[in-house]
Amino acid sequence: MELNVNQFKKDYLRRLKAKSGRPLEESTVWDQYHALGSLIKEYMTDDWVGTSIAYNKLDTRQVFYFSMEFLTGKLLCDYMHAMGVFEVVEQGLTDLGLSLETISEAERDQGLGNGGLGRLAACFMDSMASVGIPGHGIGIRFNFGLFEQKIINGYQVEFPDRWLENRNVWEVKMPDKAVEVHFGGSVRQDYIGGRNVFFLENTEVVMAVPYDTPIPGYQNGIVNTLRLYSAEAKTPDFDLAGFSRGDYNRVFSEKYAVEAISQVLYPDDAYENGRLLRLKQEYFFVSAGLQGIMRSFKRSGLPIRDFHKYNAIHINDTHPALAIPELMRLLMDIEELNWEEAWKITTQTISYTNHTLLHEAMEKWPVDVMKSLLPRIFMIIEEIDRRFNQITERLYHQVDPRRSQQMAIIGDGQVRMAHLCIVGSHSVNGVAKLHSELLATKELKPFNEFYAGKFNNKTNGITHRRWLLHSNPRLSAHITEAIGDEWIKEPESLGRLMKYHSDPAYLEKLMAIKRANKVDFSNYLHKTSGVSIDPDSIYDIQIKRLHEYKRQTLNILHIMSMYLRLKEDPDLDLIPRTFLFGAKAAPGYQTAKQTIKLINAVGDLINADKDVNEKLKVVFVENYGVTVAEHIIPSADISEQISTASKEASGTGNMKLMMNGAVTVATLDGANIEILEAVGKDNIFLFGLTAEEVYRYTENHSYKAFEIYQNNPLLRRAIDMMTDGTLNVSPEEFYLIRSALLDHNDAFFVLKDFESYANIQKKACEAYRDKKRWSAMSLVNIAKSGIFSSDRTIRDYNRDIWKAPVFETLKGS
Ligand code: 26V
Repeated sequence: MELNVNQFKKDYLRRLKAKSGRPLEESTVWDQYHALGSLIKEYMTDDWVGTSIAYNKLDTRQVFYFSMEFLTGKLLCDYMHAMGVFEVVEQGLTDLGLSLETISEAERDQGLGNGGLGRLAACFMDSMASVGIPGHGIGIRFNFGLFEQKIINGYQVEFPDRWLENRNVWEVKMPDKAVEVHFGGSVRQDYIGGRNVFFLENTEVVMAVPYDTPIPGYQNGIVNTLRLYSAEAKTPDFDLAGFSRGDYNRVFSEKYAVEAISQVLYPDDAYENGRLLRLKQEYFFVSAGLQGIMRSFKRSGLPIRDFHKYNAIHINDTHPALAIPELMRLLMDIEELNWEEAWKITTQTISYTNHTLLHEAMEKWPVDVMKSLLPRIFMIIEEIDRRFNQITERLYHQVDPRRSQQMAIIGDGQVRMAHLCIVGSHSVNGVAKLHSELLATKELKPFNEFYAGKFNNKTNGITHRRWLLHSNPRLSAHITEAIGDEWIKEPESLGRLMKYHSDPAYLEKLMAIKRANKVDFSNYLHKTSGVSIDPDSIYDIQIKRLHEYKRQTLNILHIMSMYLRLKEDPDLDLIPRTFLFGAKAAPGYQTAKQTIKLINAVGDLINADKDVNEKLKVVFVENYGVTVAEHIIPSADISEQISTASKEASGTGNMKLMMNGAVTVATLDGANIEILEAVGKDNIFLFGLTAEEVYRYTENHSYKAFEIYQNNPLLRRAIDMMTDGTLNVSPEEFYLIRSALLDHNDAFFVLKDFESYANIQKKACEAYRDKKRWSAMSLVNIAKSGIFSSDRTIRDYNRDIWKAPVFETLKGS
């Protein structure tokens, strides 16, 4: 948009006064933030309204991305960049004696996600708008996002994330778009006009009230919508009778129970815990979202039989799987279509992404729970299952009689949500080449054989606007100086940087930028936690959820072994290295919590020991999330992507770090393999078992972790350090970690991969010594990162799955 500094200052001062009731001199930082946010939102309004009118006018096919999680982070600076007003606003604020940096710190992270899956949804929102696809997000407006983490005495302690306590400037409540969602009750069946008709009776009714947040594309006049639903009791008549009888407690406890649905995000990442409230959350937003879509579709006057031609619904993992039976219900029970018609529309509308192969993360709901909470939905699932079984039984009963049972949607008293998704959608994709291949050839092989062509790959991506343009302004400017700013719209043109591969001046400046970013991060860390780190040391970074398969344990055991070596030989020629960890553990995941304590205990030991602390430092960065990531990533030298091969579906942190010039230490897992393909084997440090080897060891039970423990003295001493009193803790402190490694035969092959990890770490350090070589490696990583932009990913989804129109711009339409 067109905006000059004077106009902005005038608008801003007026807005600040109106919002806070105070003049600039008396305003608080929060007043300043709130006024700025509300002004930026207003600047977006015309395009937001215009976009929605244009989509309706053009009868456009639209994409609806259903996701339980959207891990958005802060929005202010993102939006200013998208609208092309960043510099003007920054200048205007400076003129007024204010600092954009300070103001933007007042914004709370929108932390409505656990990790990769939620952050991917947020990147997709940005890319859909920027690429010009009519695509919207549908989810839940949780009152509390993922818990805030504090480290107290080395332990993770969780605190509620009250992100809404000072209001959310970006959202707009849409009460007129509220819909009812029904739970429980019973189904009455009638035969009317020659067909079976189903009525739900005596249900519990919850109001789903949408809050819309604008999602602006990058300087293209397009503003899509993220719609998050909040659960409200039906007021004012929720129980007027009870209320007037003075039965306040009961009335309010019912209201409280209803509103609990959108109260809090479950903090489990990749561990299915089967709570009823979680199932309620899933149905709640799916039903509300579909009713909303149906309502606006019907307003368009288009025939219901064409529903799938105008709506593409994507489900982010199995969490929104109930979209399948819910759409069936709406089409049959409300729109009066028959089963075959409804099934055709549903399967042609819905597509599904799988995000994990871990069995413990696969959603399954007990039949009795599903039946009593959602009786009509369960009937429909049963019918889908019955019809599907009929086909598979006919096909396989002679060749492989067990196959039909294996593939069933309902089995062992449970509804298998992944199977429901596969059967009820027209596309199933994995999130990196290896992951998609393992889905098709191993985990979901029978389905891939049954549905030729349904399975496909869409390698994940990240929005390079947030993860490079905004969070690393120095590097962005250095890139633009060399190759122009086309990369912002066409990230693959970052490849043009390759011509600087042997340009000493360019590479030197690249390293100077890294150094400056390292200073910035050390200042940030000092300010937020009081810890000092040395910008001249290597920053070696592992940031991601804490999980055994991600193997923070491998990293810390290796650090412990370095400590032991240094203690023996203090003159060991090591380049000073700072190991940084950032990770939240699911509150109920004890092994993960012990790992956090272990990292902190090792840090305490090393950081206080004068024999080693010139060369080693270990820091656990508290409360890792989107904003912390934006501070750390630009400063990274080494990116740790060390999951057990086959376990990490893709990873996306690996892409963010690479794009910012870190060099990866990697197993051949997830998207690491594609990073390898992009940069070549000389620009990445590979180690460890392959996925195939992991499968083989697991299948033939030939792995003996204890033998490795016995035969590798250094590793043994590192493991024993957990219990021998070296660390200032009781010997039982880490018993779950130790027993997972030694008593339970190390399911994630930490011991098996230890030696090759230690070797590759040595090689990485050698490479770092050679500044010229390292800077060239770093450059190659940046130059080749364009394919990992989520713009590419979104274009792939749209080309193969959604097939929505792509608008260059909606300015002036
Ligand atoms: C699963 C569950 C299970 C039920 C309880 C709550 C809950 C919450 C989240 C999840 C999602 C686990 C799957 C997941 O996050 N996968 C990650 O997806 C990323 C984006 O595709 C990918 O980069 C990571 O490799 C993958 O672990």
